[in-house]
Amino acid sequence: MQRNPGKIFCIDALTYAGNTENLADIPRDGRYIFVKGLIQDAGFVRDMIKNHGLDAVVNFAAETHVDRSLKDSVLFENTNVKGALSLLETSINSGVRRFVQISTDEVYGSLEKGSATESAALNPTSSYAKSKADADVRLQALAKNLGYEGLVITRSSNNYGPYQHPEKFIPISLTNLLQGKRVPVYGSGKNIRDWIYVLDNCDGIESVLENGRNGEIYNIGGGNEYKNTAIVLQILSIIGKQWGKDTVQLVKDRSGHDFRYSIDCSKIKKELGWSPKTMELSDGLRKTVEWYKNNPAWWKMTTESPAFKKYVQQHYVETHGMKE
Ligand code: TDX
Repeated sequence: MQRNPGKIFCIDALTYAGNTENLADIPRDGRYIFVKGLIQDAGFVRDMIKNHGLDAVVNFAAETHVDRSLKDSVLFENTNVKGALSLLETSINSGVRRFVQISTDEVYGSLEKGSATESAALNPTSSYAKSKADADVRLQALAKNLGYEGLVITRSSNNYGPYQHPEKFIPISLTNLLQGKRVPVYGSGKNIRDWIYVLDNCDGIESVLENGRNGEIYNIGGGNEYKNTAIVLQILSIIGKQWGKDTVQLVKDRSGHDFRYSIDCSKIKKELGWSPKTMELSDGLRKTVEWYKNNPAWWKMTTESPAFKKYVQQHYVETHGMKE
């Protein structure tokens, strides 16, 4: 088999969330190659692996937005479970040595207190979380059935940082505020998430890819648990605005809104020596605010598109009762 050490092929279906501009600043020196395609397309994936001598696969491909999963659970099942299974099966049959499945802290469900270790029971609630938990279990079974040892799973907490799609909480808050609109806070805003700066998550995934033990699961979290209202207050303070009726709107809660996610990340710290470099949420948020301020052309590609405007109308106005 021909080997191409150091080459990275990005396969993306370019659905509503995909954007080749996200990777536009990667040097075009032949080490990074973008290919449009579906992970479910076994023939295409097999040809990619065999023709280019790929020896590792990292599966980031997924439907990721919880709100969308509440309305289209079949789509989430198809991409997140069947797509992942197809990708793993094809990868194993094509001789891939290592397969990293990107999962989520949401598989452990909502925790009133304490933090989930990798051996905690799975208790997913949303269609999104269920699809990711199902994928974890089905992939582990498939690897076992085929005698494949190279599967590793990462479970990360809420990512934030540059290039995040405007549908997610921090980008919608920021892009709304930068346009003089209000932040839509679901329910009381007391729900808690752990936030990890995206590049720290990438470092963690790279450590697992290179040095994770076969068959293991690794939690990757930022160690920054905050109520949603605290996130909004920090963003407001960074951009020099205050909480008030012109900046924040408490809207109808998300159906089945999980109260709190929390993961224990001692395993990856101890075994692989990883820890987040952006320790303070305020530092990461400052970098994120700066990036969105400096890149309006990037996020406006989405926020000004007819598809996103339709989403805002249906999701925020009709489902959550948001007023302009
Ligand atoms: O407009 C909003 N208002 C609001 O109050 C949105 C979009 C969200 N929220 C709340 C819901 C959550 O409590 O903010 C919190 C974060 O919401 P999201 O950004 O939608 O993330 P979450 O539902 O926590 O899921 C995310 O983290 C785990 C990702 O979307 C998943 O893909 C990841 O696996």
